[in-house]
Amino acid sequence: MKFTKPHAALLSSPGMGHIIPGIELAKRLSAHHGFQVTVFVLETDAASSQSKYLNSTGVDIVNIPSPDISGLVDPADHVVTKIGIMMREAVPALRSNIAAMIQKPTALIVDLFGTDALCLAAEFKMLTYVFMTTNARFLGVTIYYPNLEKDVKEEHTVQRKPLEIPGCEPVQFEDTLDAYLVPDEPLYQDFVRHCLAYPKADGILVNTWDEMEPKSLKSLQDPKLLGRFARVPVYPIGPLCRPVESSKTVHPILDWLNNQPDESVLYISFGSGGSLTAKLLTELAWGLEQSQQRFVWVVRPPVDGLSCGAYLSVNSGGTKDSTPEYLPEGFVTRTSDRGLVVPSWAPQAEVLAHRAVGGFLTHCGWNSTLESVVSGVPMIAWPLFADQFMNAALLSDELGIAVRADSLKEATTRTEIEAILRKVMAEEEGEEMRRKVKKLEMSLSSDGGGSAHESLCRVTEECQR
Ligand code: BUP
Repeated sequence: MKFTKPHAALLSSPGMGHIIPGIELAKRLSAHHGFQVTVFVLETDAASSQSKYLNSTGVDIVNIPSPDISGLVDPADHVVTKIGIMMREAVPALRSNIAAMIQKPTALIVDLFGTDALCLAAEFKMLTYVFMTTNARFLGVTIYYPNLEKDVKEEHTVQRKPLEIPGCEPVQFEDTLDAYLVPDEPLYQDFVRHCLAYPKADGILVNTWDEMEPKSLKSLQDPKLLGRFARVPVYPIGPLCRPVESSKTVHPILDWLNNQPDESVLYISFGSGGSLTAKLLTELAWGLEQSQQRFVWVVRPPVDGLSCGAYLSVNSGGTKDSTPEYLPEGFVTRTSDRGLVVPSWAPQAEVLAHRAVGGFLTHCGWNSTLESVVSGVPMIAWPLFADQFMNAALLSDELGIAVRADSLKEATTRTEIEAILRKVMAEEEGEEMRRKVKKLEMSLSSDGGGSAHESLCRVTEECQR
């Protein structure tokens, strides 16, 4: 029997930040480009929110049992190392799943930590694509950095010089990826191994679009600039984010928002893996209370120093007015006329799209960033780890749609936090950012996603040859 539909196998790394855009890509390929798509997801001890989401997508999902990597990593190893090893150890299971398929995939799509699976391409005659779930700036930095001379790398890490990336804005030392700060540690090799593999695929798909990142995309497509390092076509296919389903979503947060004035509420969330230290949580709570702004705060227990959590949803005990024990006593009572504290999970895309939300205090995970932009909501950027610092720089310095709150890090005080919250929610600077982000939002609604459709048409053509 001859099959005519192109079939893509998409392998996603664990964590909602990777799974959500992967699923959205699968949906788009099948709804608009005639693909059959099978998404492979590693079964981790996921939060119930993750299972709920996966069960409701309508996408063909195959769960791969999570490999036991306890003998291969140290508990103290960086999350990048752990995810990379988990993905590598999952390749045999992916292989046997593909071998058992009647209609073999014609394309294999892996995300930024899935490059070990690219070795299956020859065996099953598949085209290969790397899906950059984050942005073009990140892709540019990660394919360029490993090619730098040792002394240039040293100038950056030792003398704290900005990284000059051809055709793009420089990356300040403070915004650099963790791996670049430890060139002699396994983390660097573990990360760079993936980056060096990106140009070996047949194409790189990036979750961004022309108006969002004009400079980086132009450079990646120019063989004299970053195109020299990308070596394969780079396709902007974003923004891929969860569709807003306001009419279908029933949730107490949305009910509460229905009773608030337009653009008056600050939404606060540090993503599925981010937490603040106890000191910063306290300062944020007091800064928020002092600012008198309306808010919805998805709050997580504090961590000690390290801000990268473990993709777990945690509930904690509370005091008598239901203030979580790690917030100042009585916080919930004192702010009950203007705020909601959410100790678990919020329907974020719907919250951001609600007319009452006027600002987003975010860790700058790329999905959260995109959800804010497509809803025309200006941001307060408080990056915690990984690409989030570079994302924050893009939002504040290049696009002018966010102010940064992380500059003073651990020493940040409640008064400084209060001032930043007011800047976005109640001052002219916030209005200016709102105008800019709404313009960016309009650039999408006017042409249905800009470059994304055209890019995926080209990918479809390649997969049908
Ligand atoms: Br918390 C939370 N509701 O309450 P990012 C998150 N999300 O829908 P990540 C909810 O999870 P990184 C909640 O809308 C977004 O789609 C949110 O992805 C959703 O951050 C996703 O923003 C979170 O990319 O960290 O995965 O926490 O990607 O930076 O490692």
